[in-house]
Amino acid sequence: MEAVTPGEVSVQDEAVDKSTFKECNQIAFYRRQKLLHPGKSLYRALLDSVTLSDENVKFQIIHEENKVLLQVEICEIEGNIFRLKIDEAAPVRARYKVPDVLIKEPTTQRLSISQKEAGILVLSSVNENYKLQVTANPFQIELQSKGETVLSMNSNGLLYFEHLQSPPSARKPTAENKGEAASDSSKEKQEDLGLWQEKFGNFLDIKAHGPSSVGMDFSLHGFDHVYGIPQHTEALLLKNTSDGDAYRLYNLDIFGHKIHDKIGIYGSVPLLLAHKPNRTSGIFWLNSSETLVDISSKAVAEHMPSRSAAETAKQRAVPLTDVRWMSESGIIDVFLLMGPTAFDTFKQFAQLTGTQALPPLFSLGYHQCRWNYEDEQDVKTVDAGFDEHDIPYDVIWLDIEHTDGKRYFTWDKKKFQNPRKMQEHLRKKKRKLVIIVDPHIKVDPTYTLYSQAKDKGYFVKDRNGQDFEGICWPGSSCYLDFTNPEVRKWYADQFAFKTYKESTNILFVWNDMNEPSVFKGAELTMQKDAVHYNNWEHREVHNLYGFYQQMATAEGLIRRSSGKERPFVLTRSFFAGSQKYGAVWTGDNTAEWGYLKISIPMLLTISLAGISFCGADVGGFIGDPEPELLVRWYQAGAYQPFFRGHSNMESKRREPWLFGEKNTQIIREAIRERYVLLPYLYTLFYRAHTAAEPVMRFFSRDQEETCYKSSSGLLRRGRTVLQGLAHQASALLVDCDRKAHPSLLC
Ligand code: NBV
Repeated sequence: MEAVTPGEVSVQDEAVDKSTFKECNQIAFYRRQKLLHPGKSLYRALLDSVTLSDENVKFQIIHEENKVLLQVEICEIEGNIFRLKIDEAAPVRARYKVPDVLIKEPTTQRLSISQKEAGILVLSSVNENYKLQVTANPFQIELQSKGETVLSMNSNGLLYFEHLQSPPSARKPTAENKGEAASDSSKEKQEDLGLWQEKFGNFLDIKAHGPSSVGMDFSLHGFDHVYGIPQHTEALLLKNTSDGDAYRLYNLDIFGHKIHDKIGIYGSVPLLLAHKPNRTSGIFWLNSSETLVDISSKAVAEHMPSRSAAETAKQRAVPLTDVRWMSESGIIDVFLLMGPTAFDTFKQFAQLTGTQALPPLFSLGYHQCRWNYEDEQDVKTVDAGFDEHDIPYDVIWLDIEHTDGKRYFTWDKKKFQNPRKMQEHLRKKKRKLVIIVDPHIKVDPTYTLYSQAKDKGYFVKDRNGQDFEGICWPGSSCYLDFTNPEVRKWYADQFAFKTYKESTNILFVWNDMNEPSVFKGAELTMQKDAVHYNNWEHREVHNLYGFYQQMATAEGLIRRSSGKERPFVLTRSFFAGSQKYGAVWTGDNTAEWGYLKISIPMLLTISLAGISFCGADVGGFIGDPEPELLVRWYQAGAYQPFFRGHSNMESKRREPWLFGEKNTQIIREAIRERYVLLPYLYTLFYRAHTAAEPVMRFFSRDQEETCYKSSSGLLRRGRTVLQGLAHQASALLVDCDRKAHPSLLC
């Protein structure tokens, strides 16, 4: 199949066709988990099985009905972090445990047992500040800090663990499974629950290993503000979910996505932060399969002990937030970040998943992108336009049309006859070039990248063991299996100057479509029953695909400079830990006021989930912004960590000087202000890199004061500007409110 032109694909339709993507209640594991209602858990801890070592405390829990044993492991990690793992005690097959996201095996500290009697086990942290109280029946864990209960687990009885089974056809009838078979004998019911297969439209997902879903509830005591779990087009403060409207973490390419929607787009970080006066805590649910998160905040009555016998106990209402995590597969592996401050939780998350890579200075400047800058002449003209209009900029970008028929790592020989010369032209002005490299590879035996990868067996396989083929920009395409370390190494080598023809050291990389996006695929992504390295199904690793591509790309750029230069790689899809490899952007937004407004909470959410280097397409990718919107977007973008103007192929050209002298002047000022602030911004990135402090954040007055008192001239300048920004931002939001459709307001 020949290369696809934008008009040919349904993803180009202006409005999202809702039926392309699942609603929560069309997700089988969600429906199965929702059959379990809050109440007494059927799990009981077998406290006789407790063992204690330097690393952890282990014991088993049993499900009272199916009698399956689960192994629980609790450990304390240096720096106020606790880890809880739950896996099957004797699985018929190993379950997926997310590799490569933690920067190292965390350093544990020995917990001690301070009580073990009458169905209660109490564990104390090394410094005795924290206690974990395990109740045997029903199984629950409460985490206390100096007597204050901070969070409890399974207190609503929603611990859910589908143990792996052999397929029904392979099972010998036993008394137990005869009953099971009878209870779900009707084909209809089986299909409804999607245990061994699941249909969505014309797509059939065959579950070779059967149902494997896991889930658990957490109650956050005294908290009614929770944040995080990007990426959704939602407000900063997470909302209560109603049935069928959970926050979804499933990386998807949704062109023309709506705002205020809990469906997952592009990237996922399963980190939720809870904040109350004097305490911030985090829950990091390390699972890369499709995940849904239900949230419900309420006020509960708290008994206050009476001081005298005459005085009766009083009650006061305190907030409580219940968070229910549900994943399609894997194990329960959860980190409890105990803060106690917000900055402590950022550090704790970074201790596990790494800090923001320090960006090369140029990448903090302004980037000019468009789908597409057509040819070398176009690049030169746009580049010259910045000089003519006296607007600073550092990087020009080339989208997919620069390649020979969407064969990445190649050049369209007609439009780009001398790419090296073009780069030399940019280099003279100390400017850089970023080119796009998508993960799909055109099926074409004459394309070296394809034939090599095919010969080496480097593509993801379908359920029948053939290379998985999907349609993407080049037409029929195969998808590199970045979960395989050997593939990542080979891919990294493709960026070597001698291999990537006409590339120079001013060329950097943009990874797009890496959810992965598969036109005509189920939900426009890869079938969950596709098979990766080590025989893991795609369902296990889905949310990691983009993470791994960016990792390999960054490695390639580091290696091509023999480890001397910092890479710059922008990715659309991401996971926890992507901060180590570069920058992310929020994907295909629309040129409307509501999208400018939502970009701020979206970027703040990504930032507090550890990824500081983030931005949104300035101007809005889809459509044509009115000049005032474009100007305002530049003014906002100039203060956001990643600052790139970008537009769709069908949008009118919108280089900063095309909207009249007055608007050019305001945009020039905004971009210049960015450059004035570069040293400050670079310092903030240094803090993000070394101390895990998010670059984009809300400043409380106290923090601002401390910063001011202890600041150098540079920081003082930054503070003044930040104050200016606060005024500007509120003016801007008023503008967004005025312009946006009322129903789009946060
Ligand atoms: O490569 C073309 C575009 C790109 O410009 C945009 O930034 C990405 O988000 N890409 C998506 C694929 C096509 C979108 C319709």
